[in-house]
Amino acid sequence: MGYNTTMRESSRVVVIGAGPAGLTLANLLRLAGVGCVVLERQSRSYVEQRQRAGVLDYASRRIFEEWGLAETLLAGAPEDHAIEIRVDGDPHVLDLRALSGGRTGRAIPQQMLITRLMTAFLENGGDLRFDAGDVALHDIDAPGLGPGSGSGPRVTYRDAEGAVREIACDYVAGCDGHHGVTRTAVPPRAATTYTYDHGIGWFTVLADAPPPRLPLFAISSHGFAAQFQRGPAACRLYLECAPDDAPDDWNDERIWKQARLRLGDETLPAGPIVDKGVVEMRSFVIDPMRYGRLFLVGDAAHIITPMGGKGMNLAIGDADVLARALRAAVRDGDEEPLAAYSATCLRRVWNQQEFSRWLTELVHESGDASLAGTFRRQLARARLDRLFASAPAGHAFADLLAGG
Ligand code: RFL
Repeated sequence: MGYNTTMRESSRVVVIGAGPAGLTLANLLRLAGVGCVVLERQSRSYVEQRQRAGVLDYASRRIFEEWGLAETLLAGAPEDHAIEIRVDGDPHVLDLRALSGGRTGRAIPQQMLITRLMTAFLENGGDLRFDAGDVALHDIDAPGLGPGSGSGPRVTYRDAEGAVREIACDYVAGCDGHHGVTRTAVPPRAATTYTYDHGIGWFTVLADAPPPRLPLFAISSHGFAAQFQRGPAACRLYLECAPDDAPDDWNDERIWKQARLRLGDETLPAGPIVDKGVVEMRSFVIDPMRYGRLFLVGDAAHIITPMGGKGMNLAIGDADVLARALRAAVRDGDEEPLAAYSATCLRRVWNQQEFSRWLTELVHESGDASLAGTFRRQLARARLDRLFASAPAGHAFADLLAGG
């Protein structure tokens, strides 16, 4: 096998990227009997260790249940049954199980879910190729008459040994995240993009420190803070900061001092910080999420701030819609669900963008008045009171957290 040799093969679907979107899609396609090859730029160990989200919402849990994957993927993952919103040190617990009528999610670190998805796919004979470089798409707007016809899309890449490979396919799933290559294959004239800068930053820390008993949002005049469990002995902290803050602006002493101040807990135990960074609080949506035979899935099509914990869940939701549509196209020759793919996903995407924005305003503006002024601070406090006192407001909140 020499370098620069082009090896040709074919598959129904080429999935680009092995994050939550790509690995969910690959597993569902396998269960649907639709052949696919997954190409991932990074190594297996890199993908398995990338730490990000931590909550699988109810809608995603239902997807895995419906496809018979929940037992394998979610074994031991605790129920996300309540949340604490602490206002100036005063705790308010929202019972999500009661407010949602039992439609709760599961707490599971993203990398654990990824590892399990990967194992499930590979153990069942899935074709997942790591270290795939220079992935490029060709003829994605070709009509596509089936693998081997020579008239459908093609995906080329360089494998771990440096050989160039080409896969002819019927459909390409762009699951390569916000900085991937697939979205750049969509000509600007063919789609509308929406971007929004939320005007704040979140300094985020992953620490080997005792996690809170419940997911915790803390509102105070010092700024917003949140703390979540990431496994039994680790936690993720988010601290509102200036959008142009750099990670080095926050040393360990400042991190724990601000966390204690904002959480209203002088005894908050510290621990070694394993990762820190500034999260850009930006939103992005492309419409439509399709161009020709290319379907964009998850972060490749939209990003949302971590407020509300919906990024990974939207990726899983898109993958479910696409897997069902591809099954209809391949098994029954019915391309209607594929035609509806983008509109079906975007309805949920905009619903969750609105929720995330609403929650962002609520928890930031009710705290530090320098952000939006004292009038808006009072409005945000009124919204908080409503959330704690009114059952319908609590139900609506729990319903949006449940997803779907
Ligand atoms: P991913 O996870 O970015 O995966 C994309 C995959 O594609 C690969 N790739 C390529 N492969 C081949 N060729 C190329 N040219 C490629 N370019 C990229 C990448 O290596 C990668 O393996 O996208 P996906 O699958 O759409 O999943 C999206 C989620 O990962 C993302 O939305 C969430 O992590 C967002 N997010 C959160 N979501 C939640 O639901 N709840 C949370 O609490 C939450 N917290 C977070 C987050 C994201 C964060 N960061 C770092 C952005 C916290 C953080 C700090």
